[in-house]
Amino acid sequence: MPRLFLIDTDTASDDAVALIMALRSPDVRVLGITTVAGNVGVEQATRNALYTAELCGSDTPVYRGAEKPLARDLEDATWFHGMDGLGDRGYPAPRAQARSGHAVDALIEIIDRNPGVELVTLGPLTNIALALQRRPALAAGVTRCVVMGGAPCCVGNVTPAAEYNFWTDPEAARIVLRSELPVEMIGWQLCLGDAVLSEADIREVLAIDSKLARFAIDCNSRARRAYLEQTGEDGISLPDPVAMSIALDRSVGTAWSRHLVDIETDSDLTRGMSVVDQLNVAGNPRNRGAWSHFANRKAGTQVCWALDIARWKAALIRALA
Ligand SMILES: [Ca+2]
Repeated sequence: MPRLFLIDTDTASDDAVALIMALRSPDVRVLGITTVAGNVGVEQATRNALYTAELCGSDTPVYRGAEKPLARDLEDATWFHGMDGLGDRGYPAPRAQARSGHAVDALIEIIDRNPGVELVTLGPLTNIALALQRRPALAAGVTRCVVMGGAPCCVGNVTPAAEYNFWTDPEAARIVLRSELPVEMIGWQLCLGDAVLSEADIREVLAIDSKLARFAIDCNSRARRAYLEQTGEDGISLPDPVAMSIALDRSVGTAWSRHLVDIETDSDLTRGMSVVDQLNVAGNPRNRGAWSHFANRKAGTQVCWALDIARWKAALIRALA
């Protein structure tokens, strides 16, 4: 019996590779893909998800979701991923259409019908927050909620304090992190340095010479240049595939601890910051005054601190072969 996945995505170039990893995994059945505005608008994200599923020969249903964050205008990341989110390579329109019905309805219905499903989120958390607002009990039907988002070491990629997915819709991230969902947080810091595909890794992928391998590299061509501009590191950074490798095999994340995590929504300076109570000071009676609004909350978020680089890259290669 395969494990059941549900994937929420603002499908741009790294999301596409993560979708390939899930759709190609023999251990997993993807029950649905829900799209959300983020790196690109939701129409483009939906088109990209459909196109990627078609490349994999998959007819997994795709549902269009939120067009903008809960309380803010959308600020996309087309400067990073290309205007179409896939490096502006001129990929054709997908043949299939999104299913009728909103992603939020689909999330609720799929979780209700498949208790125990594993939820993987690769974009802003708008759809998930809307589903939780409508049905708080939804969290009980999800065994894992693997979230690509946040910057627990406080080196952000939109501002110094915040990673894109949480920064884009901080109100939604706060709702999800304060919910009963069993969140496993895969922060941006795991996707830098040695986790980035180097020139040698890229050559190894291209040597596979499959349609999917070429697509994975080509659609990230703009992202490679943007990552160099952003960080000074050359290579392809793939946050969503890193998160997916941990969703597929939790032991690829090699250091974990459970903490209270909350998201800043008010400050201009630290909007979207993932505040991790790493020393569990909120649980100390001495700090009750300072942290009174956390007094009755449990430390419920599993934060991943380290990645098995070799196994993450092996999982990627396996998926593209
Ligand atoms: Ca994404």
